[in-house]
Amino acid sequence: MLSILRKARLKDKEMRILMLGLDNAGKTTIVKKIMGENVNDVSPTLGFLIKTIEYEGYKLNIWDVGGQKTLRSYWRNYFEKTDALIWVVDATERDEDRLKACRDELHGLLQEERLSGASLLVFANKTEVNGCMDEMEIREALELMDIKTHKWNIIRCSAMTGANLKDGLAWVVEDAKQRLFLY
Ligand SMILES: Nc1nc2c(ncn2[C@@H]2O[C@H](COP(=O)(O)OP(=O)(O)OP(=O)(O)O)[C@@H](O)[C@H]2O)c(=O)[nH]1
Ligand SMILES: [Mg+2]
Repeated sequence: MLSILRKARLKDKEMRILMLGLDNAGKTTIVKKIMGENVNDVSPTLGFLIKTIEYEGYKLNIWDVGGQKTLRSYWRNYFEKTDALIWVVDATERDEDRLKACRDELHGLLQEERLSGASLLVFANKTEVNGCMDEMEIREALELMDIKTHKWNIIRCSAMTGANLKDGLAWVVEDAKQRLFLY
C-alpha cells in the first residue's frame, strides 16, 4: 500500500525528502543556499521548516528538522511517507563523542520501518574548510560500509560555497526515477 502511494506521488513528480543530522551540521544552511537565500543569518532550528524546491521538473518537499539532542526524540514524527533521507554530517567535526552520536543516530534511523523504503544520501558538509575529514574518514566514522538495508551514497559538499549541492539533489531525483520502474 505504501509503495503504491509512493509511486503515485512520484508519478506526480513530487517527493518528500527528510533532512536530518546532528545540530550544527549545516542542514538549514544547505536548504537556504539551494533556495538562493542569505546563508549568513541562520540560527539553530527549534522545530522544523519545509521548503519546496523545483528540480528538473520534480517538486521536492524538503523537511529540515532541528538536530539538537533534546529535539531528536521528535524526529520520528517526520518519518511518514519519506522518499529519501538526507543525512548531513559536519566534516570538520573531530570530537569523538559527537562522531559516535552521529553514527548511532544514523544507524538508529535505518532501523525504522517507516524509513525502510527511503534511499540515503550522506552530505559531508563544510568541505571547503581545510583539514576537514575526507570521504574515507567519514565512511569509517559513520560505518557506512555496514549499511545493507538502504541504497546509499555520500557526497562532499559546502553550503557556504554551494559546491555539489545540486549533485546531491540530482542523485536523489535520479534514484527516485529508477524506483518508479521497480515496483
Ligand atoms: N564553513 C562552513 N560552515 C557552515 C557550512 N554550512 C553551515 N555552516 C555553519 O554551521 C553552523 C550551523 O549551521 P545550521 O545550518 O544552522 O546547522 P543545522 O544542521 O541546521 O543545525 P540545527 O538546526 O541546530 O540542527 C552555522 O554557523 C553555519 O554558518 C559550510 O558549508 N561551511
Ligand atoms: Mg537547522
